[in-house]
Amino acid sequence: MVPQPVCGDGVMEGDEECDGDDFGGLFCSDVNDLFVGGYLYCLDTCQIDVAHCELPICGDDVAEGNEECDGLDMGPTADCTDHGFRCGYTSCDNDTCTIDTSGCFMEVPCDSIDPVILSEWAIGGYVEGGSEYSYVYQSLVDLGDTRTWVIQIELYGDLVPGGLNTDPVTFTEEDLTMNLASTAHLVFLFECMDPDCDPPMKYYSPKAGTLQLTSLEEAPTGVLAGTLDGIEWKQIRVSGETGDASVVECGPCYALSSAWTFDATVNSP
Ligand SMILES: [Ca+2]
Ligand SMILES: [Ca+2]
Repeated sequence: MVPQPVCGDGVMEGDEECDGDDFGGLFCSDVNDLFVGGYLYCLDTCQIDVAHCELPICGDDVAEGNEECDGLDMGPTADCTDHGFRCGYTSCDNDTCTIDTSGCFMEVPCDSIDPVILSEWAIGGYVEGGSEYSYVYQSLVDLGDTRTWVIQIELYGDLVPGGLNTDPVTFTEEDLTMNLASTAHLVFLFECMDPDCDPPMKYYSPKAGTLQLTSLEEAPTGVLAGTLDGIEWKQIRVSGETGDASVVECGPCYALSSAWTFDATVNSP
């Protein structure tokens, strides 16, 4: 004869959820993962009572249970990238103990700028000892603040001495990390510590827009002239050792408000 379960003998058996202190090794959090503490109670009917299990308290500065965060405890998903964004900062909504992503961005909007040329110059010719022609154009510009800014255009390699490559060059997001090493056309915006701008304090590289040359002639009588249009400069960080560039994801971005024309006499290097 099969023995029948006896509720009250302190042994959990058959279809009993518990019996006395015997819960089969279960705790509150095993019954419902929302519980973060407390204890199970066994009713006289050998059924579990969760009245003494504890739910998380939003506001006790401990992120637990289903809380994403609580006060200063930002929990394990504190970064914007944990929520599908590229950059920015999170905060905790302390009413709901959920992460507030309103400070996160997929892309940083660019501030519109309208540079005024204060001075400009260019050098061009064969780099000493080299076989390739190169030009460097620099312009000290006023962006309407107290800082010193420089727009620099570097042209390498594919240029013909005395000639002109008029193909427009289009910049893309990929250029932010690629162009330092791989392209013949570099267009920088430099933020400078002082009027000499050596070295620049911050580097900005184009992620959009075009460079169109209209004149490119040799020193000493030639000119380097052209237009930048639709350029959006994004802050990059350049390694002094390797020259590699990486994007400062939430760093500043500056967009030309209209096409910008440059025109400088070329001097010999
Ligand atoms: Ca029993
Ligand atoms: Ca809490």
